[in-house]
Amino acid sequence: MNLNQTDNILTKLGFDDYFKNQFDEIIQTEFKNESEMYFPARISIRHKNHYSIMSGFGEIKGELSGKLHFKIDTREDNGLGYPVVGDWVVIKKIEGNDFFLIEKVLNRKTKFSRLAPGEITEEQIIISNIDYLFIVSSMNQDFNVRRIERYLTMCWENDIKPVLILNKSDLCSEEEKNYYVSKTELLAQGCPVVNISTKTKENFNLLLNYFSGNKSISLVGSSGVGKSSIVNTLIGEEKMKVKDITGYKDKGVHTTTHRELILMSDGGVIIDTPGMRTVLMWSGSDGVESAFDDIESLSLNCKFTDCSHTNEPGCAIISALNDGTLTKERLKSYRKLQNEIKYNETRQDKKLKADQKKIWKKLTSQGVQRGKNKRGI
Ligand SMILES: Nc1nc2c(ncn2[C@@H]2O[C@H](COP(=O)(O)OP(=O)(O)OP(=O)(O)O)[C@@H](O)[C@H]2O)c(=O)[nH]1
Ligand SMILES: [Mg+2]
Ligand SMILES: [Zn+2]
Repeated sequence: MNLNQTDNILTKLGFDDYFKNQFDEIIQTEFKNESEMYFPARISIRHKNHYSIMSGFGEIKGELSGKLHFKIDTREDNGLGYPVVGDWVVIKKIEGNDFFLIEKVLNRKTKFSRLAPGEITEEQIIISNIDYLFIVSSMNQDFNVRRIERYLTMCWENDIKPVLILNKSDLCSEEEKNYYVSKTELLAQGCPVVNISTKTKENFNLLLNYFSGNKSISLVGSSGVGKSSIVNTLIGEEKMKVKDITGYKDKGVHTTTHRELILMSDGGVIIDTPGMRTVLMWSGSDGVESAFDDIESLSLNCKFTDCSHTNEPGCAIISALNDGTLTKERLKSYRKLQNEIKYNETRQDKKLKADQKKIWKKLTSQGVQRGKNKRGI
């Protein structure tokens, strides 16, 4: 294999100063003596026992070094854990072997996490280092407001910019399209809403713009909304398998079963994901506040600062419900999300509980300050 890496490919993959500085520092401090053996690379697929990796000299395979394994197991890895799709890693060439060893995971710029499935309350990072999240819905009976709210919350929490995508516009009348767009704009609170069709390629030029500057973007949304079709249309080739339209009776079966990072020809990467069955929240009350900013601002006008918005006099939320500015459903999903977060947080260990206290303290002092600002105090 030719190990002459091209900086051009690394740049297109998103290797910017944030990662380059980390890489250089690690080489200088840890691998100085054999620095020519080490390279930066980005995880594209996580397989059961190995990883597919994009490097400056093409697609390669790699596995964790014994040392990194040990560090992760003994938690001496700065809490980074196992590499996930989107991670930048330091790899080492093994003489006479096609495999590379993953020696280090670089600190992440952003992470997209959810609650790990199973008994233990744990954060599970599923994708890292993305700039935008394309939240995909299809404009039909599968359109789900609650899901969109949840994904938005996850974005606010993790400093990822959301773009709300409404797919399958070719199946809609103009009237239906307007209905879905305005409904989504209400949820979006100023974030871009783009209606598209992979059949007519409507508005794909708008989607392509988000990749400029070698940005990393992932797609999320229920199974069947057309995530893989969007990936194929963006890259101009049928790389990802798409659900066969005749497979109607397989409804609920996921066509994409793994996360995969793909390099765009003009730079930037797109990460396809399987449709998530459940989107369980991973802590972070900050995010809920941003996704439901309207409710939070309303509550500042309640007569009592500890108003539970159930039957108190002078409750701004109840009056908004009565005059129709706020829908019962929206308040319900706000409450549900808050309860879910609280429930998960109380299941966490003591250290995390202490963090939670801090967050609440910060939030309440912010809330009080915002209330004061609003009342001109
Ligand atoms: N009419 C129409 N059909 C579309 C459009 N985009 C995708 N589809 C169809 O929708 C079905 C599902 O598309 P996929 O791309 O496999 O959906 P997905 O979101 O990747 O699904 P999972 O991988 O299971 O999460 C396929 O039959 C596509 O041909 C569109 O814009 N218009
Ligand atoms: Mg798919
Ligand atoms: Zn109230």
